[in-house]
Amino acid sequence: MALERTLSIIKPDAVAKNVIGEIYTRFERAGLKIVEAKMIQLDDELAGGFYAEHKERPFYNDLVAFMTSGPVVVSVLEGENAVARHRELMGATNPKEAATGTLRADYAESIDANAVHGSDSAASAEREVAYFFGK
Ligand code: IDP
Repeated sequence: MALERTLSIIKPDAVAKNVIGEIYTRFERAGLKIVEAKMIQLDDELAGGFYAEHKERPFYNDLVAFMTSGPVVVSVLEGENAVARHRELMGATNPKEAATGTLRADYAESIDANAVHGSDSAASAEREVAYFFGK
């Protein structure tokens, strides 16, 4: 299988918890290489644009408020089957449903503050990587 790239965001709750290194270690142990990375403070426009597909959802405003509440670490991960492998490491969106040993089971507090983002398909990954890092 060819190398694939995916977008990771360590969300403000996980940055505040001081677990960037632990999360990166999990990526690296799973064979995912960090090939681009930056810590940034999102504003309403950047966070809102990133989650534009959720604009009509009832949780959209809270999601944008949460994502702008502190710095995030945005990274591009590369590896075989990177999109699926990263989603597996993350666990379910709602940490109550996330499998034991996943990032969300270990570090997320709630469905709103759920520690990490990962692209959900190869097409999303391409769009999301371009959104933060250009082509
Ligand atoms: P994902 O992050 O696991 O891909 P999505 O469905 O794309 O999940 O939702 C994006 C983000 O929106 C989630 O990570 C979560 O922070 C938030 N979210 C999703 N569903 C809900 C909900 O029902 N209530 C509150 N926040 C939600």
